[in-house]
Amino acid sequence: MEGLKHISGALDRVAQEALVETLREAVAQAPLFTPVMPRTGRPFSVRMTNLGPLGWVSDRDGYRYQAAHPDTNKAWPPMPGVLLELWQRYAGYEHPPEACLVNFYQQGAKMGLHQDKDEEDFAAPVLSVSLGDTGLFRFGGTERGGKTATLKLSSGDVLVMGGESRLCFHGIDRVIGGTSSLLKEGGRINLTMRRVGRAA
Ligand code: MD3
Ligand code: FE
Repeated sequence: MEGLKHISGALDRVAQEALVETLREAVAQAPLFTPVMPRTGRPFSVRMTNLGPLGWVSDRDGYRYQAAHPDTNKAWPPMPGVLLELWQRYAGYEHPPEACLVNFYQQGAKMGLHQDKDEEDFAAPVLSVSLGDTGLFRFGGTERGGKTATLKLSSGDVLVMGGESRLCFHGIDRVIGGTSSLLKEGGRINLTMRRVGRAA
């Protein structure tokens, strides 16, 4: 698919451990929450929080970006420097990310096929960082119902979705338990850095 870049092992083990520690501190400030689907209120199986000026939330009213945590009403923790460095190195986009969505997958969590369309600026790529157990990532074309392919996302991998791939359908079919020793309790963390507004 045009614009999709997979960088295996972009972060080494030491950098992954440092990032997990940073995330533990961030989650203490901005606790993981369980988003629910608009209208139905059906819970996601993934828990979330955010870093940076804006964060993505989903509740009965819809999907949106907002500056405050939905439960604490406090600003999201700052974007860690290592994430800004990965963006500068791999995103190929002159403006910094405005949001970093943190998805936490425990045993059995998954994410159905969807497009990321809540941003104004589709010229900016989305950059994802995977930590912990391997995720089975599925992606297709820009129309629902087209053919799909899968890719394993392992701890330390970066995935850049730019160009045409920016609007592809994608999801996580499952997380393969026991594939990483990074998180003592197992599971998978995915970070996605995004540009939300159009750059001035
Ligand atoms: C393709 N996250 O947060 S990361 C999401 O592993 C999301 O938690 C998955 O889909 C996860 O929205 C997949 C890879 C990814 C992230 C963002 C994308 C692929 C993307 C945006 C557009 C197209
Ligand atoms: Fe997505």
